[in-house]
This record gives sequence, structure tokens and C-alpha cells, in this order.
Amino acid sequence: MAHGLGDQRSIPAYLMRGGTSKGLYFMAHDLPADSARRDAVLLAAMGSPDARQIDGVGGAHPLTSKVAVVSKSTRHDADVDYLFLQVSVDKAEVSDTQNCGNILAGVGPFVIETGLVAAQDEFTDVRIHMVNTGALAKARVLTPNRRVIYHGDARIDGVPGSHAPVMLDFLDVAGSSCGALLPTGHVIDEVDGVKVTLIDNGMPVVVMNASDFGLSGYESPAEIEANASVRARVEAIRLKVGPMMNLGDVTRKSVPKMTLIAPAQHGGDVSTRTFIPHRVHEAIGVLGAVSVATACALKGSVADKGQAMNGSRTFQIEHPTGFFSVEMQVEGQGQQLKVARSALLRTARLLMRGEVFVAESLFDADPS
Ligand code: NQM
Repeated sequence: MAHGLGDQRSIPAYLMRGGTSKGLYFMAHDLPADSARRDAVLLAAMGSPDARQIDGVGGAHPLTSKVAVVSKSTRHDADVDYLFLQVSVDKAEVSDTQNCGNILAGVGPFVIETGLVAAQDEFTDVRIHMVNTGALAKARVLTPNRRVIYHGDARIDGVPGSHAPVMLDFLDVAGSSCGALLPTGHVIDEVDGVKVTLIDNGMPVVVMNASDFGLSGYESPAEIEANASVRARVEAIRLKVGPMMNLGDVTRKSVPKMTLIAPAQHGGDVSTRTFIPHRVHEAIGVLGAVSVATACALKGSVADKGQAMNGSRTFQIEHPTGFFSVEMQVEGQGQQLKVARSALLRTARLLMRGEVFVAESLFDADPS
């Protein structure tokens, strides 16, 4: 429950790192039920709009300006519902148009810590209904002595040190935002003279060769962000493919993600740089990596460099700060490709728990 305190109101919240992202985790009943009022509260909590988010707890980057809203599931095949909200840093915008697999990694520990799901011996499997797309994920959280542990030997690139593993398993994410794994029905389309693979295995992604933009594909995120003409060309393609991917007008949406690929440099399957969609990711998103791995498995796609396959294998997706491993199980080939399962390792950590304070007046204001 939110509590009044002078002219501020406090709302129970956990600050957690989920994978390579960080954000506030709330129980849905602690936030206003009305979505406009809820969004105004979240903008204030994060300190948006402001490039530095100085008057809130956001980290001044899209990857650290994220929110999970969690409740007991309305579905019989899930334990909890997880709504992901991207709080824009420099605009007064909160978007539910994308899912986030990194913040998903913190949902299992969060629901056990808050008592929404009872911890089991050794490990606890949490079935999570991802409200943004309607798809399901299973998170396996280590719970020796029926307590969540955060320390361990698992390493993920983009996060210093090692932590307890959180295994994520996706069974039905193909086409969850675009209606089909290949929303145009093609393995390759051409837009503005650039060959693109438009794919959605949990995240709508546009896979393109970095060389088509005059890049090696090994530039740093800062170098790519500083290249105004590349940014403009990538954004022009993004706006054109939005309707082709059944996403409508994507001008104000954070999807699709735009991934520039190049031959692997460090023994992986492919090297990536991903616009999310305006900043360039320091690593790669979870479901973004799953979609890129699927493009690698897809015969004839922009990312097929001879790795196309039928059956199971692990893909190593290189990104600016290391590797992302995705275990894939697929059947069929090309346009007939069916994804049976995608699985991967993340870690998460509870950083702080308490109450976040926002202006009391936000609860009185007309939300419209
Ligand atoms: O693709 C960034 C992240 C993400 C999303 C983004 C993510 C995913 O790294 O599932 O995790 O692409 O906006 O948190």
C-alpha cells in the first residue's frame, strides 16, 4: 500500500538488477490502477523526463530506467503476471509495447522475496506470464534452505563478478509481438536498398549487415551513436518496417530493435551492435539475442553464415561487452522454421528495498 507523508507519498518498491539491466519492481496493487496515473507516478519515481534523471532513481539510460509490475497470475498455467514498462529517460513517455528478458530475470527472486510464490527446497521454478506479449517463461531460482541466494559462480558478460544463476526458458515466444516468427513471410526483405531479416522470436528485431552502412560492425556503441548518418538511415528503415512487421507506426515505440551484424571476431556465431532503438546497447537484450540466434538458425537469412540448422544447439552471440549464449531447439528450415524452445542463463540481484517517494499531488491530479 502507498502511504501519505506530508506532500509526498511513499510506495513499496525493490531496486533490482535483472541481467544487464536495472529497475524498480512493484507489486501491481501498490501502484494506481489507472494506467495514466500509474505512468505519471513512474515518471516521477524515475526522474523523467530529464537526461540525468537527477530528481528520481533512474540511471539516465534506457537500460536503467525500467519497471516491472507484478501480480498473482490470472492464468492457470502461470504463477505470476509480469508487466514490463520502459520509462523514457528524456521524454514523458512510459511504454508497454515491448517485453524485457533482462528485467524478467529479477521477477523470480522478487516474487519469492515478497512471498507471492513460496520457495521450494534447493530451487524454485516460477512460471511467468509476460503480459506485454502474452507469452510464458519459466525461471529457475536457486533457493537452498528456502531462501533466494544471489551469490554464485554464474557469469554473464556486461555484469562484473559472478552470481547465482537464474535459468530462463521460453517455450512460445515466436511471433509474440508481430503475430508470426517471420511477419512478412519472407526470410529476407529489402528496404531502402538494404537486405533485412525481419524476425520476432520474443522481440521484434531487424537484422542487417553492418557493412551495408559503411561500418565494420566492431565499432563501440559510442562511436556508432556519434555517426548521425548511420543513425538516420537505421531510423528511416525502422519506421518503414514497423507496419511490415505488424507493429504499426513505430515512431514512438521502442520496437523493433535494429541489429547490425558482422562476422564473429572471437569464435562466436555472429557479432552484433543493437540500436534499442535509438541508443546502442552495451551488450544485447535477452529476447533480442534470442531473435538474433533464431535468425542465425534460419536458412537464407541475413544472419545465416552457414550455421542454419535443424535440432538443438547453442548459439554464441557476440556483443560489445562479450558473448550471449542462447540454447535453441528448432524444427524445419527457412520459411517453415518452427522454434520448439529457447533457453539461456541470466543472473539477478536484489540491490535495495524500501519505499520510493513521489509527489502526493500525482494521486489527486486528473490522469487524462
Ligand atoms: O531483449 C533492452 C535489455 C533490453 C531488453 C532493449 C531485453 C530483451 O537489455 O529481452 O532484455 O532491447 O530495450 O534489458
